[in-house]
Amino acid sequence: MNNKTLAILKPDCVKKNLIGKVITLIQEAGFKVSAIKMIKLTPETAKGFYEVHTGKFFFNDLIAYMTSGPCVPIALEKENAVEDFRKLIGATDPAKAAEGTIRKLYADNMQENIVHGSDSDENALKEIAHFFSRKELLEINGL
Ligand code: IDP
Ligand code: MG
Repeated sequence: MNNKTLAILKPDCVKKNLIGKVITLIQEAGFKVSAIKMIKLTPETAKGFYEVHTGKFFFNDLIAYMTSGPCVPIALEKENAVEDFRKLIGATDPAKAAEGTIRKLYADNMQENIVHGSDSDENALKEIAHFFSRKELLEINGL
């Protein structure tokens, strides 16, 4: 089992001034922040990150949304990180998300849903590598 996952505080989270509140919920749920940065995705990097959704009806809107402003990728650590983080954020559609989840609390709609969470251990490692280089992670954590 992996103990790592990737979160992204999406552009709507940053615009709504919710970075602090969302990170507080993440940390209170027992996740350790191992790396964090603020970046603005380019269409190319957004398309690469969401490659699996290429061709879907929402793909172009998703890329426009994800490149509409800065976002905050965060590498997180916790036992059972992937599954526990998906539980913490709730369903993709906030209308269907469980009470108390981050998307239920803060998301406006199925597209602008505040936060990304990796969906498997394999993808978690790929997604962390998408935003944080090995060298950078070594420098940050001194390991
Ligand atoms: P996830 O973020 O819960 O893993 P995915 O199905 O991987 O959901 O979709 C990636 C992102 O694409 C969603 O978080 C959301 O921003 C957007 N998205 C997914 N499905 C729809 C849809 O039906 N309409 C609009 N946007 C969508
Ligand atoms: Mg997904």
